[in-house]
Amino acid sequence: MAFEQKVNDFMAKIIAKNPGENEFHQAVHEVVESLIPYIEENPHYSEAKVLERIAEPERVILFRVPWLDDKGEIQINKGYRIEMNSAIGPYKGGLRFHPTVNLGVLKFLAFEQVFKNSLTTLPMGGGKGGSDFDPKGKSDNEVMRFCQSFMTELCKHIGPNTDVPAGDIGVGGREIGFMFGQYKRIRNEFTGVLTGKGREWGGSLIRPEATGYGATYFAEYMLNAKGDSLKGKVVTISGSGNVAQYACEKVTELGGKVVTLSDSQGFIYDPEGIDEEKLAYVMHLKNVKRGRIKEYAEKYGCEFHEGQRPWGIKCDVAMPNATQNEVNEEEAKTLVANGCFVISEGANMPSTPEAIAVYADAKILYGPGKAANAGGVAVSGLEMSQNSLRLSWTREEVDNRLKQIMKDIHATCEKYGTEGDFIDYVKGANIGGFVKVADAMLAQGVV
Ligand code: NDP
Ligand code: 2IT
Repeated sequence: MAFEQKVNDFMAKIIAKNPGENEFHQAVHEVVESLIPYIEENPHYSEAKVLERIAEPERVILFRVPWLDDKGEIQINKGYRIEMNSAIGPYKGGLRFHPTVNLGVLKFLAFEQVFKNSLTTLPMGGGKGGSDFDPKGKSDNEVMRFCQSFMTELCKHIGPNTDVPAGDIGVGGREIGFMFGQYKRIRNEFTGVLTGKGREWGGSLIRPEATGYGATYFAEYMLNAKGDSLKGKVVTISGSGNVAQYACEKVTELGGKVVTLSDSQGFIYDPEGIDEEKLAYVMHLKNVKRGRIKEYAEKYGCEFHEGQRPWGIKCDVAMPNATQNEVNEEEAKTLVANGCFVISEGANMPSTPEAIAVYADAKILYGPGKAANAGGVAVSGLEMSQNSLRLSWTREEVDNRLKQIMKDIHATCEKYGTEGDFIDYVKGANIGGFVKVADAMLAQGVV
């Protein structure tokens, strides 16, 4: 049977079993395209139906989250936790609070997480969860009541050796604090059940920075492999949340110039570069004031492009750091035509399949999310280690470990993805992430 036919047959079953879950289909498709040829060469995986098992969550938890808003009115949201795979460690992955959250979105994120966590070299299984709750425009008290109600149910299913959630879109330090407080209150246990905690109560230094720093280190290592570096490069970044902010900080530190940031309303273009002082303004605007990126353009007198994404701006390096499917085929073509030759994905699955095909045709350096953004969960893993040891490491120690992990992920991609003088990072990350999980599943029997 031809390769294409095998992929299509596999996907037809996935689509029939998981109807309407488009993002999940997309994520599985990308992985099976890399894995089917590999599995053919290693038939013990196909005989044991490892791929079929990996695409089915071990457990899906769905629950009601009722809470009272500031007017005393009852609101109802959906809560989810997808426990995808525990072959190599407790389920691990973020929680997303965003109105677009649904089962298909969380299953795609949980599926990606399994491979990503395996790539980090740390013992973490894969999971993801969240809610269709929209924190935008809510008071701190409303966010707290929501988080408490969410954790009242979630706490029955998680634990430091079972499932360890963290942040993602709409879930940062504030939300982790409210959820940790509620878990501790109900279970009467002070334990590392969540990562991304505050420094004074079990958090790790560098965890807030880790995803953005890690995606920047990954870009640097891809460039280093070509005898180049980020120094002097013009970089476009989308998003202005946790990942975008710390990517901006690290790119600037390594000598690159970041010229864009965005949010769901549009992007700012600052050709002078977003330096340390301007980034401090963005951090205050986004993390404290919870305002819109448009205000940056008003403050610094630069362009704001309403309702648009930054991929039309000429750059050497692009870092999509906002959300899934935020770079389409047309935008990928524009990036390449304008000379962009490095893509490092801080976000999960930000490029559409058509955009990825454009990068592949152009043979540019393309670091897919499951490799490039693994620094966040890697430092979450380090936070778990520190919690178990009841110790905390210095900033330098954690940052050095993060750099080493990103370097190791690059080496894994190189090992499994090298084709002549080209590294196919998609293939390398998919196979590299798969092998460890698959071998563990084989060793553990029919589970
Ligand atoms: P934040 O909530 O801190 O920031 C998200 C940013 O993306 C905001 O600027 C937001 O704009 C923008 N955004 C979100 N959804 C959309 C949308 N549908 N359309 C346009 N813009 C959007 O989240 P993070 O920075 O933590 O996450 C960003 C990405 O990185 C996500 O894909 C996440 O899964 C991924 N990631 C995060 C990790 C982490 O440790 N936090 C680890 C690995 C990956 P607005 O405010 O207008 O909504
Ligand atoms: O997508 C991701 O890797 C995250 N949101 C971070 C997960 C984690 O457990 O730190």
